[in-house]
Amino acid sequence: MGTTNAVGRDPLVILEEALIGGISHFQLREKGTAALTGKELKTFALACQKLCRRHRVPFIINDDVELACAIDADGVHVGQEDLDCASVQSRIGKDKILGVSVHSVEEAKRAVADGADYVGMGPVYGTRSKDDAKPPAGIVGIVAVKKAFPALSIVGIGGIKPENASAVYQAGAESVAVISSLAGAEDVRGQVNLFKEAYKGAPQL
Ligand code: TZP
Ligand code: MG
Repeated sequence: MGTTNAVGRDPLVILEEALIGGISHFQLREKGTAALTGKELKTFALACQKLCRRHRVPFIINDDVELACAIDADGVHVGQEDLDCASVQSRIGKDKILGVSVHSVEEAKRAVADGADYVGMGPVYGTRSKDDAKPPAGIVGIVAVKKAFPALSIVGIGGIKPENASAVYQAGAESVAVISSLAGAEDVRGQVNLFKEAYKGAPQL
């Protein structure tokens, strides 16, 4: 989540609610024309990091390896179009979390070889949160990557809500990454809980 997803609310309040609700990880993904940059972005990132640390939740930064290194974030997430995963790994060090977006078994294979700790797969369902999102892929890609790399952590993303999360977990995703369904929820804590319920009710195949 970034500042533009907060739709009129304080993004740090949303983050704190989500942390109290029990999210396992947080990724700062600041995108778009209204995105914070430079010093402002760093200040916002530090505020997010402080909250995450208080709740002992890993704080991951999307794309911005320099910022991640500057503030000692817990990890970095990159897409296929971003910096290559192997060089990110060498810049952040092996003790940090490295996440990579993949869309196929082939891309997953490369991510694993480059040292990814988890792969993000999506959009599973339709999303309005990513301007350059590919068409929704459903759960088939997740099933295929899980079959090829049973021990790999897969994070499903894109249009995921408590009502459709079970299918994503069942397909082989260890977890789901969510923007609008949490940032737009009136009761953020309650919404996190609904995701946890969906997880419990969805034994992996
Ligand atoms: N990558 C694929 S879909 C997506 C990203 C970053 C956006 C997910 O946002 P939402 O609001 O949960 O659909
Ligand atoms: Mg990216």
